[in-house]
Amino acid sequence: MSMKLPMASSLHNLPSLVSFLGNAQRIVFLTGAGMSTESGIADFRSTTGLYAGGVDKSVFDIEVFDRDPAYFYRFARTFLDTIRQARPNAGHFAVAALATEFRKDVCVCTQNIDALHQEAGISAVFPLHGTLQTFHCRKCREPVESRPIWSAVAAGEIPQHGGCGGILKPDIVFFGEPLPQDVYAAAETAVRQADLLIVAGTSLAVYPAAALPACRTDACRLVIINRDSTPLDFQANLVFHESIGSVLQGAVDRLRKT
Ligand code: CNA
Repeated sequence: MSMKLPMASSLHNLPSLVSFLGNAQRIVFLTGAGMSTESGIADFRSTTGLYAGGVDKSVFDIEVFDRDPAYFYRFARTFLDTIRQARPNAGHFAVAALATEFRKDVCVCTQNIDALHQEAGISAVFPLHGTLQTFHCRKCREPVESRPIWSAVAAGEIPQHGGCGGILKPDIVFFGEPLPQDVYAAAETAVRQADLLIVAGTSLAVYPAAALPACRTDACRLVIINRDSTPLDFQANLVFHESIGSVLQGAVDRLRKT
């Protein structure tokens, strides 16, 4: 007979995280899809992610979109609706509490397109991969507000511009498109000025977002909260291979008691 060893937990590191949070003034978060899985939105690369579920990477490829927008909109019909209905989770609220309750200078550089950080109450958000709030026409380039477009997408239509009839695309960054340069530059500046950088819920596989931690100074502490290991784990002061919600809420609860 054999006994299974219990999984090693990194939660014993919580007191160190609480101390880092208490001492830091400028805290920058770099977040990815794992930040929102606890809100019911699948990520890309984990075992329960979209890729493992059979979604092909090319669904977010700009050349494929321009050739065959129906391919994206068939997928988007449920994915965009899931995002639209999702609400912030304990992790998003813990990040917001650091700014609103503990008066830390917090900013969030996020690869997510779900706007859940903003909904949780953080205003300093750099959406590195764009937004679902607006669409633009691929033909005449005119920006279009997204609200009226949702129902067309949900009904299985390919949204078109009322004026020129061009195909409308959400202003999220597809593979093959550049990041919004002003947003990325502001994120780089924020990371350079941080005294604590917390990387949460990203496999750090997508560039240039994955290069942001390299902008931190030697004085900046690095904390990684991600279920799977990341290429930067070996550089971090603290690593949690745990749920973001439990780590961040646990840390903020303890901070309240100090
Ligand atoms: P990814 O490559 O799918 O990595 C996500 C990581 O998060 C994985 O390594 C998981 O182990 C980890 N993870 C998942 N859930 C949790 C959890 N609850 N607690 C701790 N760790 C967890 O996603 P990246 O963000 O690194 O890749 C960048 C892509 C994903 C960006 O272009 C995003 O636009 C895109 N994306 C965004 C959303 C969203 O807006 N919510 C959803 C799906 C994909």
